[in-house]
Amino acid sequence: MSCKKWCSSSQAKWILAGSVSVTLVLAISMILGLTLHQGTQPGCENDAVCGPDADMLDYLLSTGQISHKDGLLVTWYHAANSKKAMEAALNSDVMVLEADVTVEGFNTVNETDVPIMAHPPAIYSDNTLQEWLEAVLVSSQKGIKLDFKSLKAVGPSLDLLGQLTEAGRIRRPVWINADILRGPNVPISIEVNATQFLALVQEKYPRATISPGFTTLYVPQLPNSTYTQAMVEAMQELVGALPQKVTFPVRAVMTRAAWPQFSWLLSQSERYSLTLWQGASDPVSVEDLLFIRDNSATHQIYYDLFEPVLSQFKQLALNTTRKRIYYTGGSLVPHLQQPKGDGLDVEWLVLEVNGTGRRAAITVPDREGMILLDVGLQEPEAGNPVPICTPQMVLS
Ligand SMILES: *[C@@H]1O[C@H](CO)[C@@H](O)[C@H](O)[C@H]1NC(C)=O
Ligand SMILES: *[C@@H]1O[C@H](CO)[C@@H](O)[C@H](O)[C@H]1NC(C)=O
Ligand SMILES: *[C@@H]1O[C@H](CO)[C@@H](O)[C@H](O)[C@H]1NC(C)=O
Ligand SMILES: *[C@@H]1O[C@H](CO)[C@@H](O)[C@H](O)[C@H]1NC(C)=O
Ligand SMILES: CC(=O)N[C@H]1CO[C@H](CO)[C@@H](O)[C@@H]1O
Repeated sequence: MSCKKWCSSSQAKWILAGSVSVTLVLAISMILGLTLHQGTQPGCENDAVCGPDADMLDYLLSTGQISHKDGLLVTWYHAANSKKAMEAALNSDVMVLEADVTVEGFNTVNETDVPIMAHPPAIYSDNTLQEWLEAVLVSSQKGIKLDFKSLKAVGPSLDLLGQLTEAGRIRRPVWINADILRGPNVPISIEVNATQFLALVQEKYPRATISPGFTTLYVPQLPNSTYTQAMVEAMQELVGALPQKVTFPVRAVMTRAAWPQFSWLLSQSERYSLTLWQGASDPVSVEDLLFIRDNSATHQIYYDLFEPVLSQFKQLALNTTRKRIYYTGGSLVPHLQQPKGDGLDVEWLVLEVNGTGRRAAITVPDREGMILLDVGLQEPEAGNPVPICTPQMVLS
């Protein structure tokens, strides 16, 4: 056997052995990699925005689902309860899944403490909360909003969320929703007990965003009223001292009429936002939505609304040259926009006045900022005094 032949065949063996082991190593690491990847969930890297208590907009921004912190960009899927609805939701490009939790056989002799995915009056489901969470956590980066219509499901559900969070499985925002106060036009008390609900969240799953709402009734043909100051103050009393982020679900059709109340509520804490929702047959008007948009910061409101109103509203709302409608009683925060916007950055603008009296020409600077006007009274020769504006520059 010539060396040449032997050497090359031996070389070939080594090369073969070498490539087999490289392939094996590659295959093993791929399998390991996949397993690890599945174990840690796809997606969120930065701890500050990945916990169940993370801000929804921060999370969606960091996972590339939205381009900037604007609640209008967030999309919602309702009642992703049955396996079929859940699959449809998971296969969609919607960002946040909203689902309803109750206990199996709720209020019957067959009641258990197993949380299932069902909206009243349904009390059975092909999907338990555990199965739902497994599916959602493994196969998506979607945010989670769980809606509780009764207290019974809250404890066992929060226990389950707690276990999954402890195991490092929940790396995305979780909202816990329940109507805990009686709201507009509701004749009887059907709300979830507020103190018990909030105590359960503090005890079992404090790392969540709380979504505490009012029960509401709205029938277009009947006389209706809206949220009152007493209602929002009662809510503030309940959640004002809590450490969690809070988003108040409010019925869109009656929100503009209650804007003085919600403007006040939003100004009570930087932890607060509103989530506008729409009843299936509520005639929500685009104009009302634009008013709300114009008088809130973009990170303060989520719009969980139906088509076609949503698209019509979005198109108008995102037009930067549109004329805005201002609520004069409101906070300045919306107009400074940035979360925790710094008052130092606000520009105080001086008007340029040319001439005097009724003929004065006023030039408004073409920049964002605050204009200061002094208002005085001028007594004409005959008749009532009239209010006049005396811009700062005139005085100085
Ligand atoms: C309870 O379960 C039993 C056995 O499955 C069933 O026959 C019965 O109708 C159930 N009762 C109610 C109130 O759902
Ligand atoms: C809510 O539950 C607490 C504690 O069980 C109870 O003291 C309170 O009266 C309940 N509130 C209402 C409005 O039923
Ligand atoms: C934006 O609004 C202005 C004023 O209403 C209107 O003239 C303009 O056509 C709108 N632009 C778009 C892109 O809709
Ligand atoms: C102010 O008014 C005078 C007289 O009408 C005019 O000549 C002048 O150009 C005006 N200046 C400005 C800055 O508008
Ligand atoms: C406060 C409030 O929402 N009022 C509404 C009651 O219903 C009428 C008719 O639908 C509306 O025009 C009011 O705005």
